[in-house]
Amino acid sequence: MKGLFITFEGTEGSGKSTQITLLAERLRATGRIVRTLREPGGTPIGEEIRHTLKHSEANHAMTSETELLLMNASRAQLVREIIRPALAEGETILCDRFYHSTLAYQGYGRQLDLEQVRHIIDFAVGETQPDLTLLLNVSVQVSEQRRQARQALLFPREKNPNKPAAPLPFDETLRDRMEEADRSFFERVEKGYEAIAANEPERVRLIDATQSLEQVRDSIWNAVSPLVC
Ligand code: Z5A
Repeated sequence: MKGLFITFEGTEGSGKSTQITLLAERLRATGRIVRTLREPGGTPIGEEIRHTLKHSEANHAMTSETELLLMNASRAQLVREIIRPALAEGETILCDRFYHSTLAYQGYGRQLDLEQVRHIIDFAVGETQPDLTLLLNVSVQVSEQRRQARQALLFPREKNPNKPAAPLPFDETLRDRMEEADRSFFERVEKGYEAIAANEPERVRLIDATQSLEQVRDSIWNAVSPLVC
């Protein structure tokens, strides 16, 4: 069986983790070996980088350039340690964020030079590109509401029980530096994702993620099923 690489993109709370769980179950029922991953993270080294990026006490002074390089250091490790070998074995990979997040957050959000950002992404991923990217689209307002509702509901350590399986060596309930950006940052990220979808229509499928869970699930299956049936 040929390996298949699908990435999920969108702002926080757009439903990526929830839908990855649903799609993984459906694909496993077809007999595929499915691996779920997340970025930043997904390997022991990547999880340490994730902690530095999001939760370490020392990360207040992090510059946008450092953030860009750390995101891609985590990615370079994930691509070589897990993604490439798994695809070579014919596995299906569902990844919660990949390089389009860097374009959206560090390129458009942090306003780093897009050409330089692309060069660094190319160095990290090489030829390893997703077969399909599902961009779950919700407004900044919906994203904020969902995140707040989820945080209010969950036990402190279980920030998100649907998150793809990954080791949690660090306390994810600590303050999250990425979430401390202001509203205008997240509005630029949203615009960035719109531009990405327009620039790569053959790879990036826009999914209206304001619909019900079931409707989003069905829209995703419509996009994925031609690749697996
Ligand atoms: N980042 C970056 O800057 N550059 C990069 O290159 C990469 C990442 C790779 C990772 O955060 C941060 O890193 C992120 C981008 C940056 N920062 N910010 N800000 P993360 O991994 O901690 O979290 P996330 O990826 O942003 O996602 P999330 O917050 O975990 O949300 P989600 O996975 O998209 O959504 P969810 O957990 O499935 O759902 C959220 C809630 O909404 C939950 O209560 C659900 O039950 C509910 N939900 C889901 N779908 C629906 C529908 N359809 N209707 C109603 N409610 C729903």
